Amino acid sequence: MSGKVLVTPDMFHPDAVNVLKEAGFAVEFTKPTRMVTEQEVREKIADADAYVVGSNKLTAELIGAGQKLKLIARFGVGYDSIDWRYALQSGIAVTVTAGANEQSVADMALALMLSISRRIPYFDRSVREGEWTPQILTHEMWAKTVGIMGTGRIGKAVAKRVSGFDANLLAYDAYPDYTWAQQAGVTYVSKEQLLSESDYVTLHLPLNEDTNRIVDAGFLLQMKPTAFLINTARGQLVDETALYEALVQRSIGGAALDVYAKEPLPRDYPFYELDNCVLTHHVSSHTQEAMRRMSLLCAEEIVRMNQGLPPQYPIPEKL
Ligand code: 8YV
Repeated sequence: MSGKVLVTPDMFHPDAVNVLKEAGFAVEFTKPTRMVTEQEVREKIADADAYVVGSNKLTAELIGAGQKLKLIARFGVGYDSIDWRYALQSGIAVTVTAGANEQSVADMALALMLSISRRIPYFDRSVREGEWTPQILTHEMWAKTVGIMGTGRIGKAVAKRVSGFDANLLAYDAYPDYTWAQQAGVTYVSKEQLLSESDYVTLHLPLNEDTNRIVDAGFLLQMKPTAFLINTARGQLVDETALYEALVQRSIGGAALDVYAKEPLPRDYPFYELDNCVLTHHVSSHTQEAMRRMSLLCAEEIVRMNQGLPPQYPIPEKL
C-alpha cells in the first residue's frame, strides 16, 4: 500500500525518514512545530496516509481534512493536543512514542531539582557578571522527601534516579502500581500527605479533564514553605497565577518549569522577574538519543500499519 507520510517535527531523524522511504513511503515535511499553520496542515494532510505530529494542535477539522489518513503518530507521549476522540471515531489510530523519551525527561526532572535547590543558574549568572557569592547557602537533595505525582514510565524513571540520593520516595497516582512501588521502595500516599511531607514535588501526570490545573492555590498552600515544585509534564497542570503568587509570597521554596500553559512564552512573562524559579523551554525530551528513538518508533508504527499489523503503542483511551 504505502503512500505519503506527513511530518511536522523538524527533529524527526534522517534514519527514520530512510525507514519510511525504504518501505515505499513518500515523506513530506511541513514547517516545524513552532511555525506550522493550520492552513498548511489542512492542505498537506489531504493526501497523507499517516501524520507524524509534534505538539501543534490537531483539531477534528484538521483530522477530517485527511481523506486517506489511517494513523496519527504523535511525536511524544502527551496527546492532549490531538482530538483523539474524533480520530478514533473516524477509525484513525493514534500512537505515542511510549518508552522512547522517559529517560531524557527523567534526567531533566533531576537536573531541574538540582538546579533550583543548588541555584545553579543563579550562580552561573553571577560568575559571568563578575560577582563572587559563595556565601549563599543552598539545599542538599540527599535524604530529602521527593513526591512523585504520576507514576507512569517517566515518574518511575525519576524514582529510580532519586533513590540514588537516599531519598524518601512518596507517590500519588489515580492508578497505583503497588508491585513496582514495593520493588522501588516507593510509598503511595494521598495527595494531601505527599504535599505536606515532600521537599520536592515533581509532576509527571498526563493532561486531561481530571488533572487540568491540579496545581492550584489550595495545592500550593499544602506544600512546605521550603518545598520545590518541578514541572516537566504539561503547563496546563498548573494555575500559573496561583504559582506566581506563591513564588512572590515565598510560600513555597521555588519552582523549576520546563512547560507552560501557553507556549512559546511571551516576552513579558512575569516569572522572568523572579529569583526563586528556573525556566527552560519545553526541552526535557530534546536529546539526540530520545529524538532518534522517538523518530524510529513513529516510523515503525507507520510501517506496521502498512503491513496490516496493530500499533505497538496506541493511546490507552477507548471510545
Ligand atoms: C515532545 C512532550 O518533545 O512527549 C511529550 O509529550 O511533550 C515532549 O517530550 C514534544 O511534545 C515534541 O513533540
